[in-house]
Amino acid sequence: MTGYLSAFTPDSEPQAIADALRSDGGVIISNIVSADLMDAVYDEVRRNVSEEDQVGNSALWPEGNKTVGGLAGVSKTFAEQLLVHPKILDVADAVLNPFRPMGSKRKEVKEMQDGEGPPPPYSVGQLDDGGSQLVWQRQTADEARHCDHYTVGACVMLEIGGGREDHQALHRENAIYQPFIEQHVMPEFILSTMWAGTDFTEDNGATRVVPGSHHWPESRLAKSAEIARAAMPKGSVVLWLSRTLHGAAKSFVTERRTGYFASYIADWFRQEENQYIAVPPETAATYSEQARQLIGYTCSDTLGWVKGRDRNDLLQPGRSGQL
Ligand SMILES: O=C(O)CCC(=O)C(=O)O
Ligand SMILES: [Fe+2]
Repeated sequence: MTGYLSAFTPDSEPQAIADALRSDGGVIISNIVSADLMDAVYDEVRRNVSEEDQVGNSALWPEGNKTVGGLAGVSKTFAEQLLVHPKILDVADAVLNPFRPMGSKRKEVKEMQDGEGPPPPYSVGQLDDGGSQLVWQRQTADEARHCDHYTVGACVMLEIGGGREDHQALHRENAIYQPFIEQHVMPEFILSTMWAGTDFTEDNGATRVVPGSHHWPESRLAKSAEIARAAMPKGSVVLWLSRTLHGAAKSFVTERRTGYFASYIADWFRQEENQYIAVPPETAATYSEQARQLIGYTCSDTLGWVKGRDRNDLLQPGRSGQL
């Protein structure tokens, strides 16, 4: 008996998916897009990135495998069809709990005026010298939001070829911020997605995910019986939380296992992959507003501003003007 991941269907309620994620740490949504769409992303990668630039050569991704970073810039289809997939964004809204929802409750950024949106949770106290002081309020669990909005952390094609002889070390996504954060007091701030660009099977390296490990103390090691496999048909997606142990698996076959990875992170964390280089302004300008916002071309009230730009769309001149 090995660990088990629940599988949902594309018409499952986002809240039910988010609830399962919170309790198990990982879930699959089966057959959420077509196999043709996955091939379209692959074709774009092959058109836009040379073979030699796809070669894996790190400890995490040894030779014989492929990694293509900057996927949001490399494949417009990935950005416009997978990254902004409405079901994923509704689940991300439920898990990352932003002030500004980005899925079906999203307000078109064009409609949003400066100062519109939730009131900032602070009041202004008057000082006896005529000055003032900002006083932030602690929010109740119901009111508390995890972020203003969220952006992608990294977008990478991860392909296991014939050269994956060992499992990747199990790891947690929050590791990129350790040791700078106290993990046990953090609200959820990363949701990871891995799209199956080919069938994912136990033989070809389907991601190892450890259900329940998001609740474990750091030092607890996974037992083999606790490790689940994200075996799923091409066009499916597996999701996991910031503290869920996971990793690529070794492969016993020569056929490729191609995954398209994207993480969604609270806007106040530094993006793992620099999206402004991966998707420069001239490329982003050809993308939808929603994709641009996810890539990072929107700022919150206080973070990411560029003076004199529209904060809801930093590619536009406009009314922003922080500081
Ligand atoms: O490719 C996979 O199945 C997971 C990869 C992963 O977690 C990583 O490279 O950080
Ligand atoms: Fe990972």
